[in-house]
Amino acid sequence: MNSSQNGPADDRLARYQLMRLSRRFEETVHEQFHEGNVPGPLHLSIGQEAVAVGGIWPLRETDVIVSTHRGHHHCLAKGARPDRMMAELLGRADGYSRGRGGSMHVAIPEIGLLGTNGIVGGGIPIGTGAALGLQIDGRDDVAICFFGEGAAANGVFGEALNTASLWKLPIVFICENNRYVELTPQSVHVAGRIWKRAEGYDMPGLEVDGNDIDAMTAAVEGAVGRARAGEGPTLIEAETYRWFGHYAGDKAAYRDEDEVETGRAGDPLVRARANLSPDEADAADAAVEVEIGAALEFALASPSAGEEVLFVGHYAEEVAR
Ligand SMILES: Cc1ncc(C[n+]2csc(CCOP(=O)(O)OP(=O)(O)O)c2C)c(N)n1
Repeated sequence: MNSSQNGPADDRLARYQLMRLSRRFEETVHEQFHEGNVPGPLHLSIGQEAVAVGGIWPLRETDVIVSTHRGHHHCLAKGARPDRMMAELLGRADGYSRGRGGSMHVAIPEIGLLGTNGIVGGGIPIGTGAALGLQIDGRDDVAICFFGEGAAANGVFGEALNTASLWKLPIVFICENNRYVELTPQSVHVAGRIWKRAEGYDMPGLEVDGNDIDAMTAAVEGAVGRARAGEGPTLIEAETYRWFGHYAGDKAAYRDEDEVETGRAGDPLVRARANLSPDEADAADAAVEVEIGAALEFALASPSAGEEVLFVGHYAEEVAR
């Protein structure tokens, strides 16, 4: 569900609706988690919706993205079906990975989603390799690599920036800075500003208000344009705020109430809604409720993943010699 599928790139209503879909999807899964219906861990991206929607809006279906352990918003923005996402998180057979993997194991190559990932920083080399593949194939598609500010401390981050810059790979690195690295505030984990590291690798580095959907969309549009034109990578640091603890059930006692209140006051949905007429925003909200209701119904009606699917897709078919 991105610009090429839905209309003009400046369509504020459609972007708002997509952010709202992500918000309501996660709120619903969070409730299901507390009802005991989510068999695996759950990392919510609530508060970060504008990074995903603005970051993916400029893409077309054949462009690719790599996501993280906190990636429901990326998946939905790239066009994943909410019902099959919900089924996956609830461990049901109709989920994208047949209910075996949960949110950190969603890959939908046919829409260019090369995977969420439980390994922090694991998507960085995958995205860089995908961009190299696009370049070798002579396609004018691009790769977007989402990662957290904690992931940027991995050595592979520097390796990827170096390679991408040297070879002018068609990739945009989007650091989703939600101010926490697992349970640790970024102030004691991250040295300096991540976007400034771009200079050392001879590529543009941008700092963007990640709660401003228009600013995000515009920044990524520019970076995608460069990448498509063969001008190489861009590093974007999107400043946002993670509303909840690291995982569902984390009471986040390490954060004080004032900070949470201030962080939530920058709600990207409220800001996006302010640019719409109340009637059109209400209609978008109502459409999302219908879609989420149907997604939950679909997931709950789907059978639990059974033993029979355990090894499906693990081994290649035998090749006749
Ligand atoms: C290689 C690896 N090391 C450690 C972990 C445990 N872990 C899970 S999330 C996380 C922090 C990630 O921080 P960040 O990249 O900022 O993403 P955020 O959770 O804030 O969205 C860590 C250390 C892991 N999953 N993988």
